[in-house]
Amino acid sequence: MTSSYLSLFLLAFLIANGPTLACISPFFSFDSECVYVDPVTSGNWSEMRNYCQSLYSRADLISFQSFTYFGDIIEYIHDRGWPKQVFWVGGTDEGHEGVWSYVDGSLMAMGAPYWALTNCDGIIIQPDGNTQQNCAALDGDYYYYMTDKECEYQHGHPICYYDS
Ligand SMILES: *[C@@H]1O[C@H](CO)[C@@H](O)[C@H](O)[C@H]1NC(C)=O
Ligand SMILES: [Ca+2]
Repeated sequence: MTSSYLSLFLLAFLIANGPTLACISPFFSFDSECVYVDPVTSGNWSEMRNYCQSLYSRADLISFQSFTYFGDIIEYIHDRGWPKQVFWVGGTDEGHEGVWSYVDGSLMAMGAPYWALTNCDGIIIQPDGNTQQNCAALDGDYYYYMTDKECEYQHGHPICYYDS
């Protein structure tokens, strides 16, 4: 009797935590997505996009569909205690200046609370790089809020994800 309750409990536990088991290495389960933040591998935006796709065909640079999710990722990065770094996000306005979209085609939310505020001769909200800066990143210099960077920048690390 006891042992069959135990196996029922175990089964319920496994079902409830199914997504944890479903992520392909090196991805881990994160807020119902599979995510991999790589602080070692770096390159320009398209190289890191390719890198994510090489880890798993359905993977890509990350997109943020809610501020909660965005905040959780920033918290995860802060908690690692890594030195300040730049992490690529799957967002760009390349070829359609000022219209920012994720690689899945959905429009990116603009303004606070996603994008960084900078203070030089008055408060400026990112993105501010015009046609010079067309790729989105979380930058340690801006507390990992989002900013636009040159897509050619060689030292961005990937945040890869896929829908679990
Ligand atoms: C990114 O790097 C690759 C490999 O070095 C290069 O072929 C490509 O042109 C670069 N892309 C950009 C936008 O700089
Ligand atoms: Ca731009």
